[in-house]
Amino acid sequence: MFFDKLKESFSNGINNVFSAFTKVDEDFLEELLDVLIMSDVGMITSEFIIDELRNSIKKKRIEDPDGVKEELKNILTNLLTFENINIEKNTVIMVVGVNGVGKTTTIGKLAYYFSNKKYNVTVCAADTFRAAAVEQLELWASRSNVQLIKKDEGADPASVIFDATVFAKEHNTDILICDTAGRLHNKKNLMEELSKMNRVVDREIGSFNKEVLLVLDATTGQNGINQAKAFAEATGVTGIVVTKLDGTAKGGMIFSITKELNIPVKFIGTGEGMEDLEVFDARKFVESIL
Ligand SMILES: Nc1nc2c(ncn2[C@@H]2O[C@H](COP(=O)(O)OP(=O)(O)OP(=O)(O)O)[C@@H](O)[C@H]2O)c(=O)[nH]1
Ligand SMILES: [Mg+2]
Repeated sequence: MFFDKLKESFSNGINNVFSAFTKVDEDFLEELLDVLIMSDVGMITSEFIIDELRNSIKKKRIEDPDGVKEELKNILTNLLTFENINIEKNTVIMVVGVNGVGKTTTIGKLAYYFSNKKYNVTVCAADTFRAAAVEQLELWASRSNVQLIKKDEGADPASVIFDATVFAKEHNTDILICDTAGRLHNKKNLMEELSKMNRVVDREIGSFNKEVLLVLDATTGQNGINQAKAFAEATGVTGIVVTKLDGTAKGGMIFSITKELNIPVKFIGTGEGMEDLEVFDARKFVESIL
């Protein structure tokens, strides 16, 4: 199973509470709250979940722990459920995030995913910060046999994006995916550079839709919230990709990101390979960790 470790911490913690209590009372809810907080769900969101649970226990007169567990699953699933998270043809995707979270790898996986759907994919190497970044993307592009737009190392990343949008418009591209350099969300000049790239996309996008995917490393925990806020301010964020969900006990932050920022998780990364990307399915995710 992909989420073995996450499942272990989350579901063991919750099951322990369920087996230690025979009666659904305030102590029981307090214990559940503690488990959520310890699983990186965050204070605000954990309290929200427990409040919802308390209300529906009262409203539906649920008395047995099994019923409570089902209700908890429903609340968690609802929290993660958004309408229309699919990315359709005719979209420019900007991929943003802090250093090393898995942006370029995710683009490689996305290129493969959309190519399999017979979409005409172009990728844009707008991480011009170091030569190796372009080579890394080039390798991923060749694996899925998709077009790559690049410039020399050190080129203005906004100008690479410009070239890529021109190319996309002229060559029947269905999906243009732009890589960007990793940057700390609290570095003002780097975030401004990203805003500039975003403006170029807005200006040159033509009839394309725009999607900004923020990549978050599941192991980051609650700091992911701060990252999401800063990137949302710089470029707007329309979807989250949570990577490295294989092999971490953290990941509870998925709940707090969606709750606090109201941004859907659209994909999850479950490994380093080309196929290790899944369209996020809220119900399936909750069922697999509880
Ligand atoms: N286990 C696991 N590793 C991943 C996943 N996604 C990415 N990685 C690994 O994370 C490391 C960093 O990935 P990159 O794609 O280079 O990250 P990046 O965000 O592009 O990094 P910068 O461009 O330097 O900011 C690589 O070793 C990837 O193989 C995932 O879902 N699971
Ligand atoms: Mg990269």
